[in-house]
Amino acid sequence: GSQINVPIIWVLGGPGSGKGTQCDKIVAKYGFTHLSSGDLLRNEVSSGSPRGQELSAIMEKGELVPMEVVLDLLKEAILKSLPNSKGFLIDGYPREKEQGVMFEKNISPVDLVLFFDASEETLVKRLLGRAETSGRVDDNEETIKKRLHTFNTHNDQVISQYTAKLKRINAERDVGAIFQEVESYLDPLVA
Ligand code: UP5
Ligand code: MG
Repeated sequence: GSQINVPIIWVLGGPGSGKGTQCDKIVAKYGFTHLSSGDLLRNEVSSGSPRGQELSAIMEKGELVPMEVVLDLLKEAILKSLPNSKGFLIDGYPREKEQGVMFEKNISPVDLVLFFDASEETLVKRLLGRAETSGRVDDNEETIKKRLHTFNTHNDQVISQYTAKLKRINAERDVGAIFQEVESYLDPLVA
């Protein structure tokens, strides 16, 4: 059985749907450990390792890096934080059906899947806004299109696996209204 006795929450949604923004608010209220798959990959890139260079090229194209890379990074980060974690927010993973299967097989079953749902128009608008300050190599019009394409290719397959645990949240609203709904799903987990 799993050695992990705290909640595991996957935080999903298209590029710019507000995964990171909502995770920050969840951390502030619930003290969960926030692990952003994208941040873990970007840290690997900053480290300047040969593997980092390969990852950077893939991310600049808006494509998915090999599953094993992300799964290893996540597993390492989870094990490191496990002794004092109240729960884990896994932000931006899984991005393909198989990635979810492998996570649950190799790390732990998931307790809750939050899916932030917003239109492409909204996503593009937010990402172009963030592009002014983010410094992210994938925040440009061309790569944003490819990120959306990658997301649209896989998302239905991913979330259709998690009917009972899936909470589909209208992410077109303001940050506070979205968070209120998020709280309604998290409060029961920590009660
Ligand atoms: N904003 C947020 N919420 C708002 C709201 N309700 N109203 C108005 N504005 C709102 O938010 C984006 C912007 O919108 C911000 O300016 C924010 O203020 C505003 P943010 O919270 O950053 O959205 P988020 O969903 O986190 O967007 P992000 O760009 O991080 O999502 P991606 O899924 O594109 O990026 P990620 O870092 O997860 O992945 C990057 C790349 O890594 C992928 O493209 C892929 O190449 C690679 N990757 C893999 O290959 N495999 C993985 O498993 C993970 C990543
Ligand atoms: Mg993010």
